Amino acid sequence: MKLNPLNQALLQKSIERPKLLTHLNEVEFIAKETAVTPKEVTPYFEHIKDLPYLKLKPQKRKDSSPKIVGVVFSGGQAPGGHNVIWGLYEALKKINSSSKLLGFLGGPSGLLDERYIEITKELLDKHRNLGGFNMIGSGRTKIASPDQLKQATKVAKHLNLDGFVIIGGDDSNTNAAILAQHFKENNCKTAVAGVPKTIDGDLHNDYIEISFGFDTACKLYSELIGNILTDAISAKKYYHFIKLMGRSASHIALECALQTRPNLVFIGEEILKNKTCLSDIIDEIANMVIKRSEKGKDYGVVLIPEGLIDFIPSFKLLNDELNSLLAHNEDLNAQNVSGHLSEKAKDFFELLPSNIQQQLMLDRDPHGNIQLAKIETHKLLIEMTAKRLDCAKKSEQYFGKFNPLPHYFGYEGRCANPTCFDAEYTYALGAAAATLIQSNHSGYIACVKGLKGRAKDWDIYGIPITSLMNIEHRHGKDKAVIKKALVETEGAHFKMLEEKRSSWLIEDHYNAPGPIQYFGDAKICESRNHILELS
Ligand code: FBP
Repeated sequence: MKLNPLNQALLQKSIERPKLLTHLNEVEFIAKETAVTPKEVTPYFEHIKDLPYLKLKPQKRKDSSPKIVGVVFSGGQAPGGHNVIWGLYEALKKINSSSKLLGFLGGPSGLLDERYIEITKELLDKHRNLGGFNMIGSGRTKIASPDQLKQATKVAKHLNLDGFVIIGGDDSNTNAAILAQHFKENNCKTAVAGVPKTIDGDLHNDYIEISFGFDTACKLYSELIGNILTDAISAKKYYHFIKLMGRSASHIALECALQTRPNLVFIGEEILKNKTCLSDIIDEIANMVIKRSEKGKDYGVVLIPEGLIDFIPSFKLLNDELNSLLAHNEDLNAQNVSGHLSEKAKDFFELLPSNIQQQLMLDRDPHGNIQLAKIETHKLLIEMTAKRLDCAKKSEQYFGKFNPLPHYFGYEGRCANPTCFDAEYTYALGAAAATLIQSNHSGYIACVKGLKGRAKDWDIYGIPITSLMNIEHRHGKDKAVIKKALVETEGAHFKMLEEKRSSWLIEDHYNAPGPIQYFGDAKICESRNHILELS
């Protein structure tokens, strides 16, 4: 199939690489201090609980023998995935041209079913710098049951895998640690490394500055939001309610708000901190609509993070109870669940419109998470705001016109061609994972630091996965999982929003950043998101 000119040019485009990755047989990981794994987590990971942090430094490589390595995409798509595989492939081949990279098909289930292809230069020639995970596909199968772990070990031994790389989010990297532990326990030589992927931006800490894909997704959503803002101020007749992907944490909504300056944006973590209830949220929207109407403005734009409802205390209580109930009882549905809920949760459930009740009962994902992408929070807010405004009309507090339009920007952000930043970052992450595997370091997540600066100066680390974990209640049981990094309400990113947002409410300071640029002025192409700028 003939590609369009932009994609053809992207396939040919060279990217800047960290200097450290130029001579891969002249670099080696040096152990730093031992990472601290929380005490409650250690019993689950006896073999990988006391690993040191690793830093890649110039030093003659100890082992440059050929390796057989498997790679898998796990979970939702994120821009830059193909470049991780490119970096992984190139680094393995540079160290030893006889090394082989196998891509397991359709996510972690590809490992269990031994479905794979060998990654070749010809295959990469068709995918580098392009969005999507379509080179090998992805999936959400979790390898965790004793049978699955046994099968994964059998396949790893059968294929003689020296390494296995999981490109995934928090839950998938938790799985990488489970596999690393299991392989060690069962005398399987396969070293397991993770790569921090997710547009949600909730896999980060002092070492992992950002997960890949966040930068591109936010810039793409900001382009779309910017266009809506321009439409709103041109037509002056609609209220746009835009739900933004990002599961629990509100990083995407926060970043897009800073890039576009809408009239109102909700941040889930702030809602939780202030214990804001649903009716306070509706008041805030309705008050804004009334005030803007008094200024002759019957239009506006509201951003709503996908995970908002998970932070509203009554929703959270209801959701926690539903999670436990649904883990043990498959026959529950929106009609019969009330009787199983606590009084408080039941009262709240019964207040909700029936479509939202149905959506809350949908199957959880294999990791036990509610599928927030499927819950139409934006429509719920529209419905409740309209009712509140009707009351305001009756009591003669409001005389305007409320024409709301719902939008959901989600899946369209996950497979865009990666920004120049994400393209370089993912290549470096892939190469970092290759060097971890080559040196037989298992139970690590690949990490690239210094991301605010130029790619040539980036540093490469290995972070023990267990040091990122805590205990959470999932599927009705306590589990050791990687802790999601939520928006910090005392952090610089949120403080920047706090400082600016009051002026956006009534006056319009809309900003339409336009599309992502891949060629041309470096200031535009190489620009970073606010999380990295403020780091
Ligand atoms: P990952 O955490 O696997 O990267 O997925 C994130 C995400 O894109 C969320 O933002 C969204 O809620 C979810 O995936 C949607 O899942 P699905 O692709 O299964 O519909």
